[in-house]
Amino acid sequence: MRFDVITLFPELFAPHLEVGVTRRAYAGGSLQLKLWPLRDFAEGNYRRVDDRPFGGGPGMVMMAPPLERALSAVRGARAQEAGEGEGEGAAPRAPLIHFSPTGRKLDQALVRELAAGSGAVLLCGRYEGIDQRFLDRHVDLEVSLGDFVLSGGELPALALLDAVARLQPGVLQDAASHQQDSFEDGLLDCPHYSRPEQLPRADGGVDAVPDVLLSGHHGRIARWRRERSLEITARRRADLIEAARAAGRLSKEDERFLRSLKLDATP
Ligand code: 9WO
Repeated sequence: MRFDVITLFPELFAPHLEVGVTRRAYAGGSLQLKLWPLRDFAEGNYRRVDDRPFGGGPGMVMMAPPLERALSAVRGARAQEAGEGEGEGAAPRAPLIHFSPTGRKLDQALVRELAAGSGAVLLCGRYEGIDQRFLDRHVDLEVSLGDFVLSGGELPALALLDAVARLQPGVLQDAASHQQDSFEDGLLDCPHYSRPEQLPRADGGVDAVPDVLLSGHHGRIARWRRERSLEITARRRADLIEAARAAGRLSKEDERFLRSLKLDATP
């Protein structure tokens, strides 16, 4: 799967390509990332990509013409690559994704949708934003990380790439690892513990690992983890319990456990 990123700051993507599990997705070839530095598509001695907003006001706006040229180059390169892959007819055009707080909130369902597709073109805005005419013409999907403002779309693009990269086959240490994750089953994650078994505290006491995790009883451990997931989700994200229930993802045993919890009205 291939992602193309149109950005003024391609160097921000280097760590994602060079470090940790995401590097494996690219090294293994399941994921391809092509960066398109917007400055390369600017014209004139000053290589301008931004200009003052019509109507006045502070800041600068990303101009449409360099973006049009960059997107044409991306579309051309993607078409060429698809043609080299022979047969199979016309693949659906990769969606152009723009990152904005006004977009659809990124969640694991959207990540899975994108991981199952043939990639996307990611458009990273800077300054006060992008000329609306370019957005109206080309953007297929706006994606938001939440209700806050950043200085550019690069970090949201990296978040999306990171989430998609770790779903590529062979990227995680073992395949079961993301099956257990928070959100893969629509619940928050259970707590995790490692050595030492006894962690000394400043007050002279110790914090111990829950006994059940040392018991070697896999059935009881799985049940304990399930209950911790259900409990933290019920306390922090009652909406996710409701969604899991509606999707038929809660067993009778889960429901019995949830009824046993003393849930506070205010968290
Ligand atoms: C900024 C903004 C603020 C309030 C309401 C809507 C908004 N849209 C944008 C916007 O598209 N800004 C562009 C991208 C240009 C300036 C930097 N950009 C940006 C994206 N800032 N913050 C984001 C963002 C994207 C996804 N999730 C959270 C924040």
